Amino acid sequence: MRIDILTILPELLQGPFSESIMKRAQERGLLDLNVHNIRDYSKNKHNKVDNTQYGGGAGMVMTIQPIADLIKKLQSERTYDEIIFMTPDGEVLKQEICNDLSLKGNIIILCGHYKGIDERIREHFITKEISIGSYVLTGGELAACVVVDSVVRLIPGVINDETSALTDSFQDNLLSPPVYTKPAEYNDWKVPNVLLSGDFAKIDKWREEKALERTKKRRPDILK
Ligand code: 6GU
Repeated sequence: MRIDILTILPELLQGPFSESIMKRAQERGLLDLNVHNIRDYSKNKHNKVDNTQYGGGAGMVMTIQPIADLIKKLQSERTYDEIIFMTPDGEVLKQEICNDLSLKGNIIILCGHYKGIDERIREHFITKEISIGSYVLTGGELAACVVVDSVVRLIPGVINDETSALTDSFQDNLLSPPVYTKPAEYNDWKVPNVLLSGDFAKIDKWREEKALERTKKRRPDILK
């Protein structure tokens, strides 16, 4: 999968993709991640990428020219399945969106800033708008990292334990049950006996019950 991220703060995106599973996905050739600095495409003599908004009002708006030139350049090199704009007024990210995106070949992710981007970019280029929740971030970069991480871990071969991504919370509209590891006893805190029983039918049943109980209590909204 190829992902092109368009940003005015490319440094902000280095850390999350140079460690652990995201790093491995790139080393294994399963993720081809390209970060582009929008400012490099500005034809303004000071490399400006924003301006005041028509009609007045506080806050700068990202201009069309550098973003349009960068998107058109990328589109001349390959076909994109999705051009995503990260924005607090987009569709709120859910596991189904991540599953869907993990099946794509090439995607562009545009990170917004300031008051937003000129609406004509959204009208003429953007195919999908995503928010990561009901709160405001200073820019779309951290949200883009969330999208990329949640999508890339679903690509076959990225996570070593094949079953692990399938048994995630949310994949079956249930939160995960509690988990324990050694020691079986820490001070007087004991691991539930059923997990030490070796009776796997009983263990599965216990896990299902706990997952359901936890979901009812914490996230009744996701229950089918
Ligand atoms: Cl995608 N961008 C910004 N700036 N804030 C957000 C967001 C995105 N999603 C939630 N809050």
